[in-house]
Amino acid sequence: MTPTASTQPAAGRHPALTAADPDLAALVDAEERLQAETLRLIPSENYVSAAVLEASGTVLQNKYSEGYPGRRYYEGQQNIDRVETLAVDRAKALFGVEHANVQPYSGSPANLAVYLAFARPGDTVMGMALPMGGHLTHGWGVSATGTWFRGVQYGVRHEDGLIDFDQVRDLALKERPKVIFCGGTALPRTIDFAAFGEIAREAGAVLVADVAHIAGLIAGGAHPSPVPYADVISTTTHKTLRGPRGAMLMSREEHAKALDKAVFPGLQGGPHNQTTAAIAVALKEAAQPSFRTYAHAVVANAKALAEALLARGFDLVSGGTDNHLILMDLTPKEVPGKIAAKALDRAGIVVNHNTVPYDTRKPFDPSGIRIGTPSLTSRGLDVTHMPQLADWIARAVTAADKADEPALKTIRAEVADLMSAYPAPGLPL
Ligand code: DSN
Repeated sequence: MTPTASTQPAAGRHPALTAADPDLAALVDAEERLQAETLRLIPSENYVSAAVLEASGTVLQNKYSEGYPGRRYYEGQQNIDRVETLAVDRAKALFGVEHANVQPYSGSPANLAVYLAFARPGDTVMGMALPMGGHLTHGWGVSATGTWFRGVQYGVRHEDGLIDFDQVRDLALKERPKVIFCGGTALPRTIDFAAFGEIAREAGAVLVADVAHIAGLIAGGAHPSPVPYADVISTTTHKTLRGPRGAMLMSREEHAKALDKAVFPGLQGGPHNQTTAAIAVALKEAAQPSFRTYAHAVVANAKALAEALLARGFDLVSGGTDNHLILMDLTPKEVPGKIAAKALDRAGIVVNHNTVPYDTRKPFDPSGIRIGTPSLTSRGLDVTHMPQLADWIARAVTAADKADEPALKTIRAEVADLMSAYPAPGLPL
């Protein structure tokens, strides 16, 4: 097959890969082009910097280093120990915590390590239900955390889409969970860590703040920090924090040993040192004044986009957003979330279909779509662009309803035109 313009490997960018495996190189090249040309609105995604990208592709990945700095099961750790210590020290300084573990492979293993540290199989654990905006690992039935533990779940109120803290408190005092998770994957509003902290204390539970979605906003001062209230903070490193795909657990010193033991040897083997290095770089970037500007711009863009969508007649869960994320309920438009998401994808606007609270449709074919502003803000789009984005979304949802492919194609060209003026970090196309 002759490669087309969009599959032609860029030999200059990946010379070794192109020589060794042109098929794979062509796919990487195509993905670079896709990420450059489209409007990426999945709220858990971002663009890492060229420095983070470089760090994650280094020879550090050749090294085994089970254990922790100064206490390894393999020799030759002169550099690896320093890499991990840098990452740990930067995490502690950025978030103002006493302890940080940067080894979890990703968010789900990080959360599993928390259960391993503080609960035993069969214990009761509590978190927000997945269809309400929680996460699989917060005790949802199909996850190991809802199978090996007895998961009890809270939600949001039907009428306003907000957490009912009286309900959370009643449930916690009735069920006495060992662990309470707060945070989630589809929560457009500020998380009241103080309220959760009070409930957890009253119930005698360990409070875990899963801040994966908002870690960058917290680091940049655009969302309150859970540090004074949570026993453990769990986060991925690749969402608003703009690092590589990985995770961290943070806590006060009193929980350090239990968490470290749970991550290794409890759950994982050797840490992915190339990822640890890239986390260190991302944490350094997140400590710069420009990152504070970025975090606040993410929120300003999301609020402006929410306003523009409301003005075009869309129904947003909780009526808007305080953070980087907007959950759109398309029920009134009579367009299923999946049909809308696929049409938007064809229009060059990448989102994911998502359940909305009290959804009457199935999780794989739900009523909503979830959108967010971390990626577009990384490319430099600002509040003045948000009415245009809302227009494209409205036109694409209408086109989805009518199966109007030419309209989607027109939007795709308009999107690509705008994005060509805003180069993506890490993608010198
Ligand atoms: N899969 C992530 C998200 O998209 O929110 C959560 O783990």
